[in-house]
Amino acid sequence: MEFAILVLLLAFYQVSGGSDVGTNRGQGFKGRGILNGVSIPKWGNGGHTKKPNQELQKSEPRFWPPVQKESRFLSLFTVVTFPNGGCAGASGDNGTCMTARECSVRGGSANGYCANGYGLCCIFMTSCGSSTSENGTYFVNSGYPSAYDGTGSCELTVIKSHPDVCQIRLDFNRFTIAGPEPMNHVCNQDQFIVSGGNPIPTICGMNQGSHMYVDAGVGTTNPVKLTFVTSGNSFERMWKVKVTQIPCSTIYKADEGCLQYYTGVSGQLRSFNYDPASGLQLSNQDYGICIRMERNFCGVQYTACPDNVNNRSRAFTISGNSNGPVNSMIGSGAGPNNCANDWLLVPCAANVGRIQPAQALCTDRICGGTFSADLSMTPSTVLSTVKPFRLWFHTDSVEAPVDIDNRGFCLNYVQQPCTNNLV
Ligand SMILES: *[C@@H]1O[C@H](CO)[C@@H](O)[C@H](O)[C@H]1NC(C)=O
Ligand SMILES: *[C@@H]1O[C@H](CO)[C@@H](O)[C@H](O)[C@H]1NC(C)=O
Ligand SMILES: *[C@@H]1O[C@H](CO)[C@@H](O)[C@H](O)[C@H]1NC(C)=O
Ligand SMILES: [Ca+2]
Repeated sequence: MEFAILVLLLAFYQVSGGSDVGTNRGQGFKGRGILNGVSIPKWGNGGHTKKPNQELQKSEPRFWPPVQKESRFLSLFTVVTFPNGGCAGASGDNGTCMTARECSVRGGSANGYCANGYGLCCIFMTSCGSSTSENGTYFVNSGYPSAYDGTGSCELTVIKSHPDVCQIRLDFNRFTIAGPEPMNHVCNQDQFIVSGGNPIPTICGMNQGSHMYVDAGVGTTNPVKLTFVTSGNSFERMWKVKVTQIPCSTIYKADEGCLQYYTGVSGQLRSFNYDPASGLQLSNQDYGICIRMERNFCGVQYTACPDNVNNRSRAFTISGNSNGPVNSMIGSGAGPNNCANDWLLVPCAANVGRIQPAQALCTDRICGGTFSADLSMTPSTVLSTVKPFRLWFHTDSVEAPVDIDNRGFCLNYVQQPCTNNLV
């Protein structure tokens, strides 16, 4: 066994080469286990990263094939290595590929095979009062998959799995807790609180399918804490939050200052607790929503989502009494048609198809009960070409008596190619 490790070290040294081998080796061999000729680097994928023809495999996160490795040091052995890559478990949850022994030592549960049967897909699922440093951990309510109807505080402490982790992405696979109170839409019964990272607004209600990026800071000292506070009336709560640790050096890291980060040429943006039927817009929100600029795209068009529930669409209702028709409001000044308290900031927004005056006009804040960059009762498609593509959503702590029953927003976005005379 010792001999095998030594041989592997030599092979690793040879492939890695260069000055960074010291750090790589330290990380690569931390927790590396050798079992039946299967070697599992705990961090990254050892020497393979340097080979361009294996970059393709690297970007494919599931079912990594084992890599047969032969070198002149290893003429008598064939060492099968596979990285601790992501894998799809038999249950539909995603995990990390490793040996059965490593999975049980690290507190996971094996759920199907990966790496052509050389590894097991190890799923990490945890609940109240625990801490995790496992990438891809699911944080679930107590009693999950049953609902939880109780009060208290349920906390998960997220510790960096590696010093080179910059962000934590939270995916709300399930997220149903009590919504805000109906007067001022403040989350004062149930709350989801993220602390230890950049300031993140408290949310509540229904947020299945939403996500958040939490800045994990530099160094390893400040863990991020995720807390569900449940109080007040009886309510069937359920949550399952996937916690993904994102290394600093990756291209899929979110831009700085983005609580939400969308990729792709088109998609849908929704405020937290958005539901046209009954989901009230949350107060005390203040965050950035970013869209990655895809290659050769120069602007973004936004349109309110279809609303199949209400007679008059509530897909964009940010201020006013949305139980009746409310026009769009724009700008930051005082007065009835301005957005002094609650707004969606769309940088230099203009309606598509508007006849441009000699000097093109645009607005920044949009609110009211109709989505348009002009004062209007008619919804419009809105274009912004300010880069990077970034919206900002802000609400204060007051709704009643002027602002009633607003839902927040749901917008479909489509990036616009640079060829359309966009600058
Ligand atoms: C965590 O898992 C995701 C998805 O499988 C992967 O992209 C990311 O690099 C992993 N993070 C770390 C720190 O290994
Ligand atoms: C597993 O990963 C796939 C691909 O990234 C994703 O679409 C799916 O939602 C994930 N499933 C869970 C339960 O996290
Ligand atoms: C839609 O309008 C009809 C007729 O005015 C009314 O009966 C119905 O309750 C309205 N539905 C909603 C969801 O407001
Ligand atoms: Ca308000």
